[in-house]
Amino acid sequence: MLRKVALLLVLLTPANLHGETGYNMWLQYAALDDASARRYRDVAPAVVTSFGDAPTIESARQELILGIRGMLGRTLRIESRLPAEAAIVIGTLAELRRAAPQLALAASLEPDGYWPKTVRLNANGYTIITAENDRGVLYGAFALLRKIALGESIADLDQKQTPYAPIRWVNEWDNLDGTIERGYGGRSIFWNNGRVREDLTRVRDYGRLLASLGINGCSINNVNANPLLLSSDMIPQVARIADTFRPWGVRVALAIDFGSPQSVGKLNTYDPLDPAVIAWWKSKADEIYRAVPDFAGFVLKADSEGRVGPSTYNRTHADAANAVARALKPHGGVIFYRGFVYDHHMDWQNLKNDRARAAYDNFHPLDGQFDDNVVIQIKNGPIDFQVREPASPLFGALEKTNQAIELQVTQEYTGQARHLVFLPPMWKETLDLDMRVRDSSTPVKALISGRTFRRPAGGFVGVVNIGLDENWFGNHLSQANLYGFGRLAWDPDLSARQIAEEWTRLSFGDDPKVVETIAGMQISSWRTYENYTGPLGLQTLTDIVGNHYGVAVEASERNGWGQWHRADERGVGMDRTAATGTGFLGQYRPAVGRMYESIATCPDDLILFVHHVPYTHLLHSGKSVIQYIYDSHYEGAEAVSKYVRDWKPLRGRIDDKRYEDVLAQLQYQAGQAVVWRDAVSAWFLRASGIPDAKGRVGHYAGRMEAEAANLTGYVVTTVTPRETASGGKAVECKAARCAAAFRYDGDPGWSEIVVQYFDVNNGAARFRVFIGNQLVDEWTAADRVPSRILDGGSSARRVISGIVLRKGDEIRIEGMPDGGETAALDYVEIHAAGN
Ligand code: GCV
Repeated sequence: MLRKVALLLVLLTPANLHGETGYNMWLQYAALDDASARRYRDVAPAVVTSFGDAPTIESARQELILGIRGMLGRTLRIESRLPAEAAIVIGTLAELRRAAPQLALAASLEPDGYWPKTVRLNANGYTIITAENDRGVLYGAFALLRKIALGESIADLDQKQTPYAPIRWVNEWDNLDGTIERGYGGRSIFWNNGRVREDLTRVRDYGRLLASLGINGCSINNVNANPLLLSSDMIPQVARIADTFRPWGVRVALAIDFGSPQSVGKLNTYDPLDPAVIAWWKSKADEIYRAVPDFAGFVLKADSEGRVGPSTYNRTHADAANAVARALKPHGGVIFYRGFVYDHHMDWQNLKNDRARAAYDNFHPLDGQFDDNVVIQIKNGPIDFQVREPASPLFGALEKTNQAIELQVTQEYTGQARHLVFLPPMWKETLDLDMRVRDSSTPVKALISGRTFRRPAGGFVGVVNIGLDENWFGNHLSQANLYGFGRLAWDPDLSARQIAEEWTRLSFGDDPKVVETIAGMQISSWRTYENYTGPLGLQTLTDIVGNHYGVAVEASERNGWGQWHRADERGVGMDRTAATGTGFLGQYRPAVGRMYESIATCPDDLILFVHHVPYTHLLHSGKSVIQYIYDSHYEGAEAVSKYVRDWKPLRGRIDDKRYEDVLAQLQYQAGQAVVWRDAVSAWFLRASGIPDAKGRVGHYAGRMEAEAANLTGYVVTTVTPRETASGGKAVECKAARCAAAFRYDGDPGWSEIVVQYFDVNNGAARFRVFIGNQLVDEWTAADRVPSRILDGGSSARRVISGIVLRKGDEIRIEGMPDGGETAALDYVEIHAAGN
């Protein structure tokens, strides 16, 4: 009993402790307004009765108490028998039939599905939440609370809910030292200094958030796996994480290194067909299951990006997957074998080479050779989580093999949580694409869930990479991507708009102005980001050999990584046609391949992904490719500055903390969008030699270059890639203090001064801005950016508004370097106020 009271206290703390920091994400359980609360109070029972003593049932009961307390201000009383009054009654079908046969619950449900059902008996109304398994009961409890939070009726319930697919997992790319590969929300919640953390509070709270979405598995370490993870002293530590997740129905999985039999097991081989290796995997699996009886399985990245794999021994991926799968099989575990296998040393000069072909080329010939507990985990597109890609053709090519789609929740190529990008609209496009494997509709979602070919396993994997930041992601608005992933994994037929609205209402409340603004921004944000980072299927034009963040148009070219867009002075795009190109389009079923193969039917959004065309090529819209590139970049940058304007009226309508945090993020993004706009359009102007029909590219009203200013101490430097600094140059201070003075020569009036400077992450330089002798602004360049050098990722902007300028005024910027940061300046731009 004492234990239960303690658990209740623990469960009650998050909302109170963490206030509006974003810690609780969409599980705010904020008090309903009086009118709505009254509506529910009239029908909501005062009692919760639970049957069964599984930890998941206990979680469900406590969650109901917590949620109803928060939203309705009432504490449910706990009863252990069906009371003679209205009650919320929870338990599996089997438990309820045994303990309360008078409820006469007849149904058959899928595993993890649930059934909220109102039963009236002897004048008492019972709100039943039942399911085939314990986990389903927990999901049903969260669903009931969601209904209340969204203002939906709970008076007459009778809707059975079934998850679309059995597999709804997340992967975390956490390293044992506590860093996270492609994580943008702080250090690992699982690991620190080579061990599992002592304090697993965050793991418990993460499990709860995952459960609220119906996510049932989590692999807790980087797919670039440290072999030490399978050492015997690690396994009890992993068991602690499994114990912490278990009350939330989340099963633990591990990413493994294929060389482990040799590196950990000290065998002289890791050949998957070697009997000693087979025995090693078996005994390792047995050892894990002794410590973690509900262990979910392994994730394996092999023969990819430097990871070892079966190719060392001329074995196939099926040999590798099956060797491990057979060790897991007796325990009910699965292995996710990643389809992300490609050669990153390809000859870029060979126009027939194509990384996009790799997944299909590697796995299609093996269809039918994988055991039933192997799942091929396939990234949504054939390259690597770019801002837009077509669906991987492999989805349509496996008939006798389980598959799962891998979606990236963490925003690696999509703004790294510094840019607002809501990804469900992108995922929906892939999930809904009809791959035409049969005459009837066969969308990707049906294929990956196992429905089309009646596979025993299949589903959704999201790479999430949350961290210790109070709001988990480093950006409040990025939380919507995890929410969207979970909701789509449960029901991919939901619309992106519905998900955005639900998430906004649950996270920020019901104020229509708030919902319309935030959901509207979310819905348009993918297109906005694409517009300024890589339209028409160019892929994200970022530094693909570095941090994958800032603009670097040429970084993808002339190297073996294969993310080529092949832009040169004659044209742009990668010819992937079957007729003249790499043959990639031949990997789709004929109807889909034909649609992309013909320029007449290929959607504009993907034209440069599959065709090489001259810059003058006219799109379906009638616009030339080059003009579209210019226009989309200006539209994208303008859209972000509108987000800032749209956000400002929300002051006072949401909590101050999140208001200010998001405002700062959007203002930063607005500056970055201009960096991208200018860099990409200048690059294409230089490459194509075709001017912008609207005269914007290369002409920046009110801009004064730092290298042309009157410099004291500052020295001119060349920035690489050159398009990431205006005019290709910036100024750096190599002394203790430097100054750059600009003479204002425009019309007098109220103005906005934009200072474009660089903010690298190895120092915190200071800047001070004077008009004449008057200090008008100062700041420290200490933002969280991934770059140590002057480039697109470190280019930052400071906007000083409400300044009156007169002809001849001197604007002087003083820079004081710190550490490796040189207080570098790019330009100053003066805009008349209101522009
Ligand atoms: C975990 C991309 C990322 C890598 C990642 C890899 C993968 O290449 O940049 O960080 O490695 O995908 O998915 O395995």
